[in-house]
Amino acid sequence: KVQSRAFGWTDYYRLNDIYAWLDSIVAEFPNVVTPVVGGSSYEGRQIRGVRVSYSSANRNRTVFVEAGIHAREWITNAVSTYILNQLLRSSDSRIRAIAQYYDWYFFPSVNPDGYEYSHTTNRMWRKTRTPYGSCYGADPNRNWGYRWNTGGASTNPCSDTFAGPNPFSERSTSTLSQFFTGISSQTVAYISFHSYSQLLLIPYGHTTQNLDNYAELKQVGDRAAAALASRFGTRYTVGNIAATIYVATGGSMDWAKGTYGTRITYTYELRDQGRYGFVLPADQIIPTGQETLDSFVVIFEEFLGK
Ligand code: ING
Ligand code: ZN
Repeated sequence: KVQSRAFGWTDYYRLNDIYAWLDSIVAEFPNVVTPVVGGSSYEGRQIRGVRVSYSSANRNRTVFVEAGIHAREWITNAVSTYILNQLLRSSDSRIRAIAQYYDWYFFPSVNPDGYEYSHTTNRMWRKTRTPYGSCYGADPNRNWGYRWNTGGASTNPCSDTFAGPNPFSERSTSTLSQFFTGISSQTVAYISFHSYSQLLLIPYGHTTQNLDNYAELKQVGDRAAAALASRFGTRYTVGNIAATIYVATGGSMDWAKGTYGTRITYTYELRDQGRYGFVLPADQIIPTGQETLDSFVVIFEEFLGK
């Protein structure tokens, strides 16, 4: 096995370092943490994750957390492992309560080919790395099979928002969606991490109408954003995707809600608002992780026992 760097939250890490850290928490918490493979990529990498479960009674309260679907959004991979680590180690009673009430799946890097490419070759890479003629990659957050390619996506393979030739054309989205389908009847929440803009987004991206349980999600989301702001003053806007940023279809969260009716569905757009953008300095990982966890606690407390 390749030697990996000591893992932490003051630097960004390569895929193998993240996966080695997942192995380390499996070894450290063998009764709680189980390794899972959520799928695979075009170039043959695994989409690795972990399941965190403190009790078999929590099976029907499963939370699915996905980060790094866009390669260059490195803060998302880092914040996902920050939160995972705190769920395992924190002694804060509110964090312990949510950790031990739900079953958790964390996938810190669901676009592994793109993530590695953003480290080795092009820091601003967003998409997968599937070849399409002379261009590469489909946008993995325009490729899911709910209202696919019906707005805010491109049919041009050279575009950063290329929807792909068909829904789930990408090995990473098709395999991960199959994994999710397998646990969908137990799953109560789908959380997706993006950056940047400081938004907490609620389905859907195809319409500005507030559908399904938007009102409930908005109310809880506003409380979560208030908790997030209370730590360092970081301001988030909460609302429908199409109304808050732009029309966009084929996203993972919309697919989960539209296909399976997953109740708790949020997409975070983490720090910042453009000063550093995707290249957020590593000294902001810990504060971003802390404030995001504050909001996470509020979201999952709100649904505790409901
Ligand atoms: N933003 C997201 C994007 O894929 C989004 C916004 C979220 C669209 C959920 C659709 C569904 O464009 C970034 N920064 O990638
Ligand atoms: Zn993104």
